[in-house]
Amino acid sequence: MKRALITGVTGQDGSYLAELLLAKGYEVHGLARRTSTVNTARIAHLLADPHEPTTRFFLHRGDLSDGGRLLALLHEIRPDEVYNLAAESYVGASFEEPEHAGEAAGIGAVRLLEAVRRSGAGCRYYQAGSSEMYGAEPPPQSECTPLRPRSPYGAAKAYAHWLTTTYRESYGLHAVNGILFNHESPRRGEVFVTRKVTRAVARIQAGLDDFVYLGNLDAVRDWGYAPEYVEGMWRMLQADEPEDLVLATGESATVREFVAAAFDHAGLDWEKHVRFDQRYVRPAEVESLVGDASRAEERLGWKPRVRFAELVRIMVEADIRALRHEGRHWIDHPEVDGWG
Ligand code: NAP
Ligand code: F7E
Repeated sequence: MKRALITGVTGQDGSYLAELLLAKGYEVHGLARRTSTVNTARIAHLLADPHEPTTRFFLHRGDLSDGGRLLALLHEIRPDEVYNLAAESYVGASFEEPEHAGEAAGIGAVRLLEAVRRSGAGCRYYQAGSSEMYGAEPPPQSECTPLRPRSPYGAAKAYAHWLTTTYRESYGLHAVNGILFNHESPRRGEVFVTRKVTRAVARIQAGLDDFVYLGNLDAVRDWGYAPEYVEGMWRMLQADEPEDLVLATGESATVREFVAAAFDHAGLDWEKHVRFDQRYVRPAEVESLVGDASRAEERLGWKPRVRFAELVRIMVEADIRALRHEGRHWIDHPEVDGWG
């Protein structure tokens, strides 16, 4: 039985990756921060009694700010694969808390790489890189595009990207950077624009709100479906040779187009319900991110199936259902949220 360690297991991607690896027969260990309120909602359906001999999912308290803890966990778990998904992933917040962004997404990755190296576990390492690292470079962006980040978050991810490459080339670690374009789902955090909009659509349709306040509607993004992207992460670590790869749909849309499609799906006119708020405009904007994932298709046979219109449908319908069913923040059963 293979063993995997996932940092950021309580996040959107961590929860889908844990499900995927458990379904593939792995023993899965997740690193979760201690918080004063429960932060395990996305993985609640996976949690089981750790005393049960058949349990294959284990949570470990920890934070990427504590290198000693990471090393101890590497020794204890001896994983075959490590997926580093932990980060403060909201780009907007990284302008307000740049040190914190660099601490988790940048230095945190180095602490984990160092723990992997020092433990001698000989495991494979996946680094959650981001299209945000391309910043000002025009699309389409691929593995050959230079990194020109335009946010503290993007800069921190670029640092982690180069450190991952450095550890691969210096110490022979089987370490890869996945350069993932935006991927969304009903489990997406509520501050990200897609989820903010689909939640607003559900609430406006239910008569609970009248408006949603947004920033720059002209930004172009390449939005994919998160469960397909975690499959891509796993495939990257199964390849014989470690290679950095882009995962993207190649399909582009503006924020305005996402908004219009989401409201339209619920039979609403977006122009009556969307208002501008300067607070959501960033000091520097990444205007256009559209990925070229042809190398991932060639090397891994990875190809996204859920396209823009389908993603909008999945997310709007999930938020409408979540509001109807006990006011839950998201519906985590695969058959309900459209996956599987
Ligand atoms: P997410 O939902 O925001 O999850 C982030 C996870 O990191 C959460 O589990 C969070 O814990 C944890 N975390 C944050 N700081 C930490 C720290 N110092 N120590 C330990 N854990 C910490 O993000 P996601 O969408 O799943 O994305 C997963 C990874 O891929 C992130 O690194 C993100 O930057 C990157 N990425 C995401 C996208 C995308 O479109 N989703 C695209 C490219 C790259 P709490 O639950 O306690 O907050
Ligand atoms: O913004 C614009 C905003 O916050 C998308 C993260 O997963 O993907 C994500 O980063 C666009 C930007 O995602 C609002 O200015 C307008 O142009 O949903 P977002 P992001 O910044 O692209 C990358 C790949 C990551 O790695 C990150 O971790 O939408 N926008 N009005 C708004 N954005 C937000 N959040 N809220 C608004 O009201």
